[in-house]
Amino acid sequence: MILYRTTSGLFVEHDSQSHRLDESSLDALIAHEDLHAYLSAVIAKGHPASPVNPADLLAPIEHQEVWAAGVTYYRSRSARIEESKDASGGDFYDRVYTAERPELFFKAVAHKVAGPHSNVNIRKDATWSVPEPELALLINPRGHIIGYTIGNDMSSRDIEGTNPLYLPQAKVYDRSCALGPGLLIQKQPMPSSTRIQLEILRAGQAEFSATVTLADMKRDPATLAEYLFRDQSFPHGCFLLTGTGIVPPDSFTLQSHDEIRITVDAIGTLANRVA
Ligand code: DO4
Ligand code: MG
Repeated sequence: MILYRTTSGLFVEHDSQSHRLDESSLDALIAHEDLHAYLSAVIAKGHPASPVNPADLLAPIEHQEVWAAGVTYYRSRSARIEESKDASGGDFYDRVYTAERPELFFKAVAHKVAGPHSNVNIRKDATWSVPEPELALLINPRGHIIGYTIGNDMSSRDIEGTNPLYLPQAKVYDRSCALGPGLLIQKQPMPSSTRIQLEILRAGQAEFSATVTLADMKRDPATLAEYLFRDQSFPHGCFLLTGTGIVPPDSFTLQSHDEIRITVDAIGTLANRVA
């Protein structure tokens, strides 16, 4: 079942039928004792509404913080070692890839997040920008993973590559994060065969595409969530992006008007244009 936040309220979609929720607060749903059971009951009542219009979709976030994990795939480790070699930063990425403690960093709050079919930004002072297509965990205030969505961890590679201490500037700026299109609510983990696909279109033509599966992720999502909740509380729950396994070649940088399409099995496609 997929939970959508739209301009006309919250909807749950199941078996191609959508059902409007009486509840209007996503925060309340995320804090629910058993969201899956609550939504199952709404679906069982069987009062289907009109299908959700993709143009009405909003980012599926209210008061949740968005955090991100880094260097959880070998491809991310290698690309970052390369981009930071002049700053002698490579060793840090190799060490975090093999360390027990993962890299976790703050990414966004709701006002910095782009929803489906809206614009993401590249920094005006960056020269090398890429999208990072990532599986995002939805975690409730009690630290349990209750769902999944698609995340785009937009990144300025030249800024991070100059000095790894510039990571917050390379990663955190207005509309540097996109989430959506909806929240897949399920208790069981995503299968390791789940594909994450990135397509970048320029003037309607494919400029870059690649696919990775969760089998390539070095970290267990539950362990990432456990580290995030160590000595930190999230009264409204939070999102945790789980890192990228796709990095375009070094010759590639995003341009204004590029369309970024990220597809994850069982969740859907998150499409955004670069402002
Ligand atoms: O270490 C820097 C950030 C890594 C990251 O965002 C990723 O691997 O997805
Ligand atoms: Mg990332």
